[in-house]
Formats: sequence, C-alpha cells, structure tokens
Amino acid sequence: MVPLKRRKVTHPQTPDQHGETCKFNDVAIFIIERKMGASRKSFLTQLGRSKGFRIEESYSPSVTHVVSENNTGDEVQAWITNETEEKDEKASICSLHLLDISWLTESIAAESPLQVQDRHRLKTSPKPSAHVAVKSYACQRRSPLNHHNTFLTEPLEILAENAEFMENEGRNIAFRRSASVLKALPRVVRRMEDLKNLPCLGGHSLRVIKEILEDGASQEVETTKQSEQFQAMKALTGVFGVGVKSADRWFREGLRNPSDLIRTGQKLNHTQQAGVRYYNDLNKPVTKKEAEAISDMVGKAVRAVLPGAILTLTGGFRRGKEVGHDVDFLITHPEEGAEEGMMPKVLKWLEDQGLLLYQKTTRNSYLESRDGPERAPHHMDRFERCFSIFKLEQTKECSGTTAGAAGMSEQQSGPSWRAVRVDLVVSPYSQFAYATLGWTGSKLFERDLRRWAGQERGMSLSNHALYDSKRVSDVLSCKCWRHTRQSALNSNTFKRTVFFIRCLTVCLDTKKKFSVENARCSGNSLPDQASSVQREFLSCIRSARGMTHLCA
Ligand code: 8GT
Ligand code: MN
Repeated sequence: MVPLKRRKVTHPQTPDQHGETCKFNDVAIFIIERKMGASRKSFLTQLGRSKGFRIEESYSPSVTHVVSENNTGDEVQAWITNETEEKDEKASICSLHLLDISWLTESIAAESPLQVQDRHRLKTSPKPSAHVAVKSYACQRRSPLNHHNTFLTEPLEILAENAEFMENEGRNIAFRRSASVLKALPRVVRRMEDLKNLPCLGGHSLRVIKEILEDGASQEVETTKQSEQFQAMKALTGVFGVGVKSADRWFREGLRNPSDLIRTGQKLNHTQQAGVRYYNDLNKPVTKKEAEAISDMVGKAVRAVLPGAILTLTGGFRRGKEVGHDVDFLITHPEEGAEEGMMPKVLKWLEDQGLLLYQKTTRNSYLESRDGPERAPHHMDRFERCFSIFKLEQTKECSGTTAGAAGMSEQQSGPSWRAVRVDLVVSPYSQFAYATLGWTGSKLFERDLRRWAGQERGMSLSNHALYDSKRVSDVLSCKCWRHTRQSALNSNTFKRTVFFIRCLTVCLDTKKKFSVENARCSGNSLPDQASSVQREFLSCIRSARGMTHLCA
C-alpha cells in the first residue's frame, strides 16, 4: 500500500460541472458514502455546493480532499486503493488529504476551506512497504470485487469449477482459496517472487500461475476449457435443478446440452422442466437494477402480509456485486414467532399479482429429527426456503443489456419480461443475525469463517447460532437429544457439530431453555455475560451489514 505523505500541494485548477458557483476551485472534495449513507452525503454535498465548495460526484485523481465519517484512515485508504486502478493514479494518493467530516462541516460553517489541521486527519497505520500480510482464512482478509489479478484468478476458477464437476471437493477448494488470496493483493502479480510467503497457494496452483506468468497462458487451463466434458457439464449444470451428479450421468450417456434432454425425452422433474423452459433467461446475469426491482416487489408482498416484517437483500448483491445468477432474500419479523406461516402468504400475494413462474418451498426443518431422515445436506441450513422463478417486466434500461445463451427459452425476440431466479428464506428474529451473515456469502468466506470459528476459537458457527463447541454436556442436557440417533454422537467431530446445531435450533424453535445461555443471540445484541469470543463474532456479524469487500 502506498504510504501517505502529508504535504501540502497546489493543484491545477480543473474545470468542473459546478464551476459557475465554485468559489474554491483548487480544493476538490470527495465525500465517501460508506458508513455515512446516501442521504447524509447528498445533504452535505448540496450544502457545501451552496457555499461555493467544489464537491465531486465521483472519485478521480483530481480530488484533493477526501472526507469521510466513522471510517478509519486505513479503511479510507483501502477504499481509494480499490477505486484507483492505474499505477500513476496511485501515485496521486500521496498528495491526498484524508479527512474526518469535521473538516468539511467546520469549513462550511466558516464558508471557506479551512487549513487542514492534525485533528482533522484520519490516522493510518504505517504498512510494511515490501510485503502485504495476507491471512490464511478468507474471513480475515479483504477480497475486493475489483482486484488486480483477474488474469490469474479466472483460470484458477475454471480449474476449481472443473474440479467441482469431477466431484473433487479438495481440489475445488484449493483452487478457490488460491484465487481468493490473489484477489486480496493490492497490486498485479508479475513474478513468482511476488507470491513469496502468501498462504493457501498449493503446488498445483503455483504451477498454473507460473505457466501464465511465463507463457501468457496455462496449457492445463486451455485444455480444460476446450474439453467436451467441461463444456457439457457447464451447459447441463446450467439448467436450474440439475446438479453435478445428474449432469455427469447424462454426459456419460452422450448428452451434451439442454436441448439433448428434450430431444432424447429424458425424465425431468418439475424444477428441471422449469429450468429448461427458462434456460436462456436464467443464464443471463441478473443486474443490480433488476435485483432492486424484485426487491421492491417482494418488499410490498412481505409488508402486505405481515406489517413490520423486515426484508433483507442477501447473497452477492449484498456484497456489492453488480451482477448475480439469482437474487437472495431473507425475511423476518421483530416479534419472535410472528414470521411463522408467512412464506405461503407471501407466495400467494406474489402469485395473485402474476409475478411467479415457478416456486418450490422446503419448510423449516428444525424439527426434522422427529419425523424422518435428514433431508437437507449438512452444508444447508434449516430455514423455510422457497426456490422460485420470478416474472420480471422489462423496462427499456434493463432489457437488451446482456446476450442470452443458446435458444431454449420459449420467449421470442423482444420479450416484455424475463425470468429471474429468486431465493426467499424466512428466519426467526433470534437467528436473524446469523442467517444474514450466512446468506451474505461468499461461499468461500462462509466456509472459512466457520473453519476459523472451529479451529481458532473452538466455537461453532452456523446460519442459526454461534456456540462453544467445548460445552458438550450443556448441549446433551437439553431434552431434544433423544430425537437424534445415538450413532451421530459417536462419529467424528463434524457430525457432532451438526448434531449440536440441530439441538440448539430445536431449543430455539420450541423456545425451550437452553443451558448455554449466551449461545443464543437475540436479534443483534448479546447478553452482558457473553464471552469476548462471542463479541468478536458479533462484530463479524455487524460488519456483515456493510460488507462490500468480500470475495465475489
Ligand atoms: P451469485 O451472484 O452467483 O448468486 O452469488 P451468491 O449470491 O454469492 O451465491 P448464492 O448461491 O446465490 O448463495 C448466496 C449465499 O448464501 C452463498 O454465499 C452461501 O454461502 C449462502 N447459503 C447458505 N445456505 C445456502 C444454501 O442452502 N444454498 C445456497 N446456494 N447458498 C446458501 O447460507
Ligand atoms: Mn445469489
């Protein structure tokens, strides 16, 4: 990271769209919205401009004063580093003033830009210039949406995807971790030496990176991309409702793409039928605008059926991604239990408006051990969840921005609507913080956060709760244990963890008292006796609200 030098510089006058009212043209101010919010930023911008200040719409190298509220100097610096792609732009960071909002408000009050004093300056910690500390766990490192090493991360992610198709989970995770570490680097990797001391880079990934750095491409990646199997698996798993197992079976039977499924009369379940019908649309990226439009619809539905209900956009869009493959939502109500029975009502409301093309709900399964075998795989949570496809009316802005895949959709050219995959999840308020954290992703972040919880903190984190893994007896003392097969207790730690989560969620669901008092997090606050570890987690959960920096 570029160390900041605090020197005063004179900047050339720059023409500016608000030039006619600008009294102080050589002080170009940029206000960071992060943690301040759009409305306060807009208020300060207008006020400042009315007093003749030059306040820029977007960050650029001509900016001389960056002001922010409630951000540390390091956070602001990281934000700027993220905004400035080019090396020569980076150089200009040296002459920037990074200031607390007090400088701007005092300047506005004085009706003239004040000389910067030490108390206005945001403190930044000195960074070792030679190397960047990149932490082992994805949950500990920044992973900006726009980073500097796409030329390396994309090939590694292709190999990860291929490993996923081959059901080689270890290799999949290894490539994803390598990609994630490279995303955290503040500059372009040019030589192998640039990777010295970085964690999570296995031999295989290093070989691939070396090839790309030396030859401009990796033979293995090129071969993979072009392989018939990779392409077929991508096309077949691209059908909503088709997983790696079915795709692999079909591939071995000689099928290559979704139209082969129809042609050969494969037996498809309801989900897969919808997947084929809307194949085109569902493989078109969903834009942020489209996600917001759907958010408005779902918000209306949710509030109509239960006043006071809370809707949160989760998934990739919550991390600040511009596009996604679906739109994820979490629904809750501040009154514990009020959320029960909401899902069917929300769906009915949406259906009555003609907004749903497909829906399938899995009810919550906190109590599943009472009525049969486990239905959800271990990595999935137990909330009531609806996999749906929305019918989204196309506005001019939204349509035609992205090209569709091979012609499988029943839609003709210039449709007035498109299909969008939407996930709705309902959570009780007591688990809402964990559910929000879990559903924000990314998958690797969540995985590593849990790994970190277990390995470094001896805690167990799920989408439902956080608790102390060591306090086994407390868990066992809860009454619901007898609903779970004894064998689950005797097997490995992972299974035991799953068991504990289940016990805890049963307790929460049935409102039985759970003896690890502080394992339960009510809403976003913890009881006073919560341990420091839980506080640490809570701060993770809190920061999850504004996490635009997590890995895409
Ligand atoms: P996207 O842009 O491709 O949609 O990316 P995404 O939004 O990050 O991925 P997603 O597949 O839509 O899932 C959103 C997040 O929810 C994931 O990061 C994942 O960690 C979390 N998640 C859960 N439970 C489940 C689950 O049962 N299925 C899926 N697909 N994701 C889940 O917490
Ligand atoms: Mn998503």
